[in-house]
Amino acid sequence: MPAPRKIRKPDIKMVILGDMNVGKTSLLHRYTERSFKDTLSTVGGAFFLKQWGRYNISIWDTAGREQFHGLGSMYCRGASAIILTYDVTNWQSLLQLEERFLSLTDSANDDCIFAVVGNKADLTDPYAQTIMPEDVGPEESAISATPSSCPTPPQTPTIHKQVKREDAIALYSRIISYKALDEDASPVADKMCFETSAKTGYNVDALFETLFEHVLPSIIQKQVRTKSPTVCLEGYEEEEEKKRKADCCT
Ligand SMILES: Nc1nc2c(ncn2[C@@H]2O[C@H](COP(=O)(O)OP(=O)(O)O)[C@@H](O)[C@H]2O)c(=O)[nH]1
Ligand SMILES: [Mg+2]
Repeated sequence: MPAPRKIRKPDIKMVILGDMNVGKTSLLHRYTERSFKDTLSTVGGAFFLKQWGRYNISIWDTAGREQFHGLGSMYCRGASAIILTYDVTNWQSLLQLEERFLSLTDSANDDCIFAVVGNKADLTDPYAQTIMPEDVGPEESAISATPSSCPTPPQTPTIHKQVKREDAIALYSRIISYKALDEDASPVADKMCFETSAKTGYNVDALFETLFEHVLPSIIQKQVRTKSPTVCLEGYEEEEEKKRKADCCT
């Protein structure tokens, strides 16, 4: 009989939250797949695994359930880092973070850290329009393959920016008070508020790398507490698949 397959359990759980259409799935896709697709379906892909050095990080997406107010507090249980995402062109999406999503984070770890992320910066800020060379996926390189004698000038963004970075920083400070976190011990607002573009890759690596660096102490503490870093997944994947199919049909 073959030995049961053992896969290393994720060392840390991260969660991405925010209103529908702010670009959560696109941000995760950009970071893990290094590409951008205009039409990405969230359904199905609710869980990303990222190897960071010798650590396994799980990043949870909403699987589209935010649309139906269908995210329970279970979703953030055990999370060490939470990314609260809004769309810089949509003021309402920032309000929603406080009104709808912040309370879901009550079940996260006590030492959970937060990032506030304004996505779609390419629509409003010229500096966010440049595609990082290392971020050019096959689709983008095909699109931008123009003859070198006729370079395409960067487009001038035309969409009005509704959320300023200061508004996000103010929200971050309110989160620290709401969570009753020690302001001196928490990462400073300026470091944890990002403007990103999943489309061009602008600031996406910086966001995730900063979060990973901040959760590292928490990973190490957890490893000291739990002796076994492995989990037996035999039978688990089939169960999960069954549950996923059942969820889809309800
Ligand atoms: N211009 C621009 N569009 C984006 C960006 N991120 C996502 N989008 C688009 O916004 C829409 C919603 O993205 P999606 O990732 O599905 O959002 P989610 O519902 O929060 O997961 C899609 O049409 C994306 O192509 C971005 O950084 N810039
Ligand atoms: Mg999505």
